[in-house]
Amino acid sequence: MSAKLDALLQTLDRLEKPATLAELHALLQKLKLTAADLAECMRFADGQYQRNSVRAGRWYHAWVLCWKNGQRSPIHDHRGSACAVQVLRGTLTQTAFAFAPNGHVKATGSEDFPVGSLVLSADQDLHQVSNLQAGDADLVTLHIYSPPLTRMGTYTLTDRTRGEDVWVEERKFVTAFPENSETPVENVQGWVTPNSLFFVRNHFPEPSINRAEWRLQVAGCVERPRTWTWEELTALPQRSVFATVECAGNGRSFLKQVMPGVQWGAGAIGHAEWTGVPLRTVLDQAALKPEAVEILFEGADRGTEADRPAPMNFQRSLPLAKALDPNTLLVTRMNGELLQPNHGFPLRLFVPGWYGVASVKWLQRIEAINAPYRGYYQNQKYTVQRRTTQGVETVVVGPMPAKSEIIRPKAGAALGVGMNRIFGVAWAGEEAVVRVEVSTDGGQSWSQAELIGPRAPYSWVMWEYLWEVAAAGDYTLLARTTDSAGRVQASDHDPLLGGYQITFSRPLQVQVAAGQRAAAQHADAEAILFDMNAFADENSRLPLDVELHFSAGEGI
Ligand SMILES: Nc1nc2c(c(=O)[nH]1)N[C@H]1C(S)=C(S)[C@@H](COP(=O)(O)O)O[C@H]1N2
Ligand SMILES: [Mo]
Repeated sequence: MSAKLDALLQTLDRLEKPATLAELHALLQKLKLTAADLAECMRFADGQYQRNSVRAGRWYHAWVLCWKNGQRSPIHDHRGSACAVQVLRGTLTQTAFAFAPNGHVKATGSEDFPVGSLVLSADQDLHQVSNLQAGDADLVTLHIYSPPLTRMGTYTLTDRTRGEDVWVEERKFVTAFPENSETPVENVQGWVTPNSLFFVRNHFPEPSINRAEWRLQVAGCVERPRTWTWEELTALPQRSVFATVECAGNGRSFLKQVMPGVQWGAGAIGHAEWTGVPLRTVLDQAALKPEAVEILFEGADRGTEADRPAPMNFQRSLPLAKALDPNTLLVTRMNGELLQPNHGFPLRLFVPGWYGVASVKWLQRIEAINAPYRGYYQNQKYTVQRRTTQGVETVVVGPMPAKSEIIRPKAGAALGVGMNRIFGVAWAGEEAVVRVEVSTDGGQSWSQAELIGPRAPYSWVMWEYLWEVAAAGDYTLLARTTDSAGRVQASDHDPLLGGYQITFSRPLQVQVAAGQRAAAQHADAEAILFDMNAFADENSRLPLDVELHFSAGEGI
């Protein structure tokens, strides 16, 4: 990260309340950031202008917006967020609007802002931003919103009512360089996690790969080593698998004892449809020699770690049995769309049921090897210890154990006496979720939740529990799941697991107040459940190039 960008984010991270427009103005004026300072964040899209998140802090959002020629924002306001914009490349055209006497919006003026300009807007300002430059010139702008922008009001020229509010949802950045960001899991409403909201776990800077030049090399203990182009690979029969994937460090920030590594909240998890060629097809064509015992995968990303100063590529291996499983895929599409660069474009391995670390992104080399692989991300990191009769042994993380997560109500929520709905998700790696239980008394007693919505072998399942609360007070909610192998989610984190495999049931405190709000009747609860089911069911069959609805829902 450039020193200027670092200075900007550090100042913003120190905010203890929303910044004023004057403060944002002074900060940007002092730092004079240029396009080069934000080069890593610039990504353009066809169709709509592309919003690239730089960082989401407690009191601000920083975005880089990339506008191809002719791309325009809707006419909008910022619903409570002040916004300072700096033009990093090209000329921005801002059109200001006001309400006409009949309630329509009318343009009141238009102004061009050349590169370097600062443009300020208060939360109620109605405006539109456009790239209307000559030729095909691009526009790149840096936007600081404070407090964070979560909603934009939009308006049209032909309608006097306000348009749909646009929810601005994004991944939550834990670190920006390299990107480590979370799925906004507290807002899950559908079965599938939209690609733009799907968590990203990168150890090194994201490699930029030209698909035409990219090759996959297949080598090692094989009769027929060869290289594949993307076109050759995608001409092979494809297969799709729905699967949940979680980072082995997900939830690390909830551990009582601080463990090194990315301090994930609950959101290093997502569920998608993964499409590609079974790895087995490519290995069969290569013809494994009998001495092959593992398959080693290498990503194109490269870098160093504090305790490993020599540059290395990201590498992991799989035992032969899992590599040859027909559901282990060389993936080119996620939820029907070509992989995005941050999820491993143009090709990644996908190992269903296993922690994310196994699914090597930006795959460039596959090697059949005749002895177990030892390497940094295989044996130094991503290992846990387990007890044996002799003591403890170190094992590489593999399949995800059973785990559940309460999605709603949110921690600290104020609920009313009467019927409340507890909603969550549960998953169990290669096993199936057979049961989810909920406790509303801190683990003394448990009741069975209902599993709802679609089911698929490696997928999380949604569940809900209708909780009739008789008395006001503070309550501690817990959920635990049992898998088809009979394993029950643990109530505490086993210290032998260190900073990985954080599956213990995390208590969630809520307050129930008398007369807080008219308690929903059982019939309402059922109606909402019915909608929920229909919604989830429909989602699972939608053509997968659509972004599924993913909005902030409330428990009833
Ligand atoms: N090449 C490469 N592959 C990688 C990683 C990486 O840093 N480089 N991170 C791994 C880890 S730890 C996880 S959890 C998943 C995350 O996948 P996602 O970023 O697509 O969500 O990718 C895995 N594959
Ligand atoms: Mo991970």
